[in-house]
Amino acid sequence: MQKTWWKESVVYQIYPRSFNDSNGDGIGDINGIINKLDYIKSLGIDVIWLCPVYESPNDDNGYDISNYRAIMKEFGTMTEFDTLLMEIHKRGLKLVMDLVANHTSDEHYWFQEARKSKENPYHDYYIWKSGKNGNPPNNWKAFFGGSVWQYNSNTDEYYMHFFSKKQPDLNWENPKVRQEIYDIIKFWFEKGVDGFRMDVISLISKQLDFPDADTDNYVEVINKYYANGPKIHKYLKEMNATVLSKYDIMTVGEGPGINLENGLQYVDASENELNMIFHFDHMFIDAGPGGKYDTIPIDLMKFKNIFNQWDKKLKNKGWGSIFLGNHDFSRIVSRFGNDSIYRTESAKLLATLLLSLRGTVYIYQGEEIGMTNVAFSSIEDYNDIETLNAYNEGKKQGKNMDDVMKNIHMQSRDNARTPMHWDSGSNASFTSGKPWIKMNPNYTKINVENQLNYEGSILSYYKRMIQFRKENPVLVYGDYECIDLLNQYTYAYRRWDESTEFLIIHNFSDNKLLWETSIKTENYTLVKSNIDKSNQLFELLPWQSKILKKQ
Ligand code: ISL
Ligand code: CA
Repeated sequence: MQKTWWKESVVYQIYPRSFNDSNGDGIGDINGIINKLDYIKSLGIDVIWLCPVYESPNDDNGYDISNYRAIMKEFGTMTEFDTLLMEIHKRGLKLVMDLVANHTSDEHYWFQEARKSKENPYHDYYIWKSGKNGNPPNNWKAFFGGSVWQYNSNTDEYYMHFFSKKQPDLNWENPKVRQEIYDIIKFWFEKGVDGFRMDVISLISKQLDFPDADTDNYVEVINKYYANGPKIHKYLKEMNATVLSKYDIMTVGEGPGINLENGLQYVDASENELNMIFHFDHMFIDAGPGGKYDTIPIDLMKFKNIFNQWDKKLKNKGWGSIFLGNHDFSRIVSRFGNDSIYRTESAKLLATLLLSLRGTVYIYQGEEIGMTNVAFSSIEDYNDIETLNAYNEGKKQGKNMDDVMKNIHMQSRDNARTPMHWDSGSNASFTSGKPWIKMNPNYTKINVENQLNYEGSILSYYKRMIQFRKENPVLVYGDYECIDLLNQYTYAYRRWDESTEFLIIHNFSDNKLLWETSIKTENYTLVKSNIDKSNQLFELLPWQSKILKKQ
């Protein structure tokens, strides 16, 4: 296993709109981020991943880009971006940007031109099909609802969009499109950017015969028709050879449909494609038959199994990404922990888990202070396009709207998008104006300021745990083996190399329990726990994590 900086890095994800507003317009911005770089550095972070900051009409909060070489006006200017990058590097941090190359905004110049006529030089930048007897070309459904096809009267054709109709998919079959994207990547690398997270990269190569889907099951549809198209690896190899391989950068590809069968190929070092991927096996663990907004309880055995299988899959030739939350999912302490009576304990347990597994660790803003889900009582207070769609679909299908709201409270992407809590002042000092989306009212209790100088806080624990990982490279590179697969309350594993061995045990339950094992206690000493209370070595308080070291 070759050692490199990005394998050892702890990444901090920023959702700029909700991080820190410097000018009182209620929207987080680049100067706001600059003001918090010392904070990020103080956590022990190595790399910042910044969600899209490019010019965008914000139909999907920046994942609909209208100009890849300009900064969104609300976020600032290119000069401010350059300062941000300089300030990041000055502190020894790195910056990873978000590349959205599966689709553009419909307000991008290319699409504005493309839709004018079939003869337009940009027409072939997008995916066009004629209708079938006045209907869309096939029955594919978009991620945000409705058909993936939208009619364009100028050309009497439909264009394809996997996401909203304001996010037309690019035609990667066209070599000009691919070159445009490589040029954009190069533009940012020449500025000194240290890598890219690649949005829905698994979707860029399409099945050109566009067959009707023969099932309604969204996971099956994604796997069978949308993701991992026939030329995906050809494109990634070309991208790698043309531009990625020329720089000392990191890449992490995101995407639906990446699974245990196809995942390794994206990150197999000898394939020369990407460094890491984000798969969603554990992120859809509580999605019922009706999808994400049809929530079922989390099964810890299944959860462990997913981590085990992926670790095994990637251990020899690839490299994993360890994350539990991002801007598309609810808050980790509300989802995988217990955000009422054991919020502090369970947030620290999740920190221990994240920072002791094999792979590069990604922390989403606010996790380090244990920010929780929010439950707005009115749909009016939600902003996210996916959430609004889930609501409207529920209504159309005649569902019980109280249940729909309950699911939205559990799963809405806005759970992760309410602004960061800096202190207990007005609007958590995220803004001096009116925030673009309502605050989570619990900011008076949960915020950075009141955790900063308190040893027992979640924030302090994150710092110590990041430090601990840095001091123990076995936690990065060492081998991994889960040893309690059939226990439904605990997650225990060994991490070891030639010189060190740790046994790490987490209690994912509200009950005190004794971890049943034949391992002899006298061989181990406790080196770290999220709860400072002395008890027997294998006794676990509710949501307790223990890191034991083998003598
Ligand atoms: O958000 C999801 C589940 O709630 C995912 O299915 C998500 O749509 C998918 O992983 C792709 O996400 C990415 O691309 C989208 C954008 O809306 C997301 O914010 C982004 O992370 C389209 O660009
Ligand atoms: Ca602002």
